[in-house]
Amino acid sequence: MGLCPSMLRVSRRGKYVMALLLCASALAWLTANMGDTVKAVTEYTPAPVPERALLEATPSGRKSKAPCPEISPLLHGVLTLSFEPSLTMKEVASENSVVAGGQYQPPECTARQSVAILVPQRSREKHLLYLLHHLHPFLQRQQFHYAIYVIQQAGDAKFNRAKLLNVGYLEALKDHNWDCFIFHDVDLVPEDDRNLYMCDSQPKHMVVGRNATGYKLRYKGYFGGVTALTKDQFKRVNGFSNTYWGWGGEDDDLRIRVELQGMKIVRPPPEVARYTMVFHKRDSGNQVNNDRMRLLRRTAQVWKQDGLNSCSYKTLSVERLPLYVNVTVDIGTPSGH
Ligand code: UD2
Ligand code: MN
Repeated sequence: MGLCPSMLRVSRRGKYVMALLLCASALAWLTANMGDTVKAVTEYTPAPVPERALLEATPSGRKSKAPCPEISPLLHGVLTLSFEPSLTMKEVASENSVVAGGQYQPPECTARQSVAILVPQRSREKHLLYLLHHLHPFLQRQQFHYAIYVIQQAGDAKFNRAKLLNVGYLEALKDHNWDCFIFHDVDLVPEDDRNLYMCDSQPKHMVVGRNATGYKLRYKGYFGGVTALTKDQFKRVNGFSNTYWGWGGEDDDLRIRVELQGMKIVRPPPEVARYTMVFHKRDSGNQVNNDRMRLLRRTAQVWKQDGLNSCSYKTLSVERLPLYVNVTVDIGTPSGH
């Protein structure tokens, strides 16, 4: 009998300890399982890029618009493309009166990403016109906040696509803190608006197939034509190399940089990642770069010193035209680099 009260005390304390232990293990179980859910979501959600636009404060306390739907209701799917020789810039501008200074925001909702499209260009004015004609309505249907930047190489030194794209990235960031950058050849027109011009959790290659190559991926590591990298993915690889003058190699160099960072290239489904390349011959001033294989062998050694952090150039003008921002730039010469 004399033991009874103390046993009671022990068992009360025991119950208390047991309850505490139960709570702790329930908490531990919950945390472990919640971790799995979060992991699963980030692994499978197509675009877990921070949707900064959604977090931004709205001016003058106006109520913010609802986020745009994940799949825009305005998409058409397969498109009919036209390449009318008589098309003029004036016509394209009047078809796109909603675009100002090359920029557009969907009026109906808050865009999920802010995207800068960067187009390197020299002496391809007709191709640029066809691209603008198709791309503006295409991007508007996708409901992104976007701007098109054309980076024109001044002078007649060998063409340097990669360096122009580095310049485009640096210049566009002076206007706005873009989430996503699309590096876009001037002569490639997308054939299906389900090919979304937004960034993914990994660098994205958007040209799986095109007319000239039977709509087949040219080779496994192919990373040319149109690619999408977030601001941070591009910064992480130090951008493109500045040292590829003439045709070829710079796209493979970027792929090597991406792989060195442990990132993995993703592609949209082949049915939608289809392009028409406007027919062209090799431009004068863009001869094959015979040095490209040697350069590609040294990427791993030089990428940290050769890229965005060493991109020297002189901006000659920045014109805010109705349909694009025209950046004309002196990027030097192969020997001067
Ligand atoms: C392929 C790639 C391209 C690039 C290039 C090698 C595809 C679809 N594209 O293009 O991304 O890797 O090989 O450098 O695989 N440009 C001008 N003026 C010039 C020269 C070039 O504007 O005088 C620009 C223009 O945006 C053009 C791009 O550079 O689309 C690529 O040059 P290209 O079209 O002559 O080369 P291509 O089609 O073999
Ligand atoms: Mn081309």
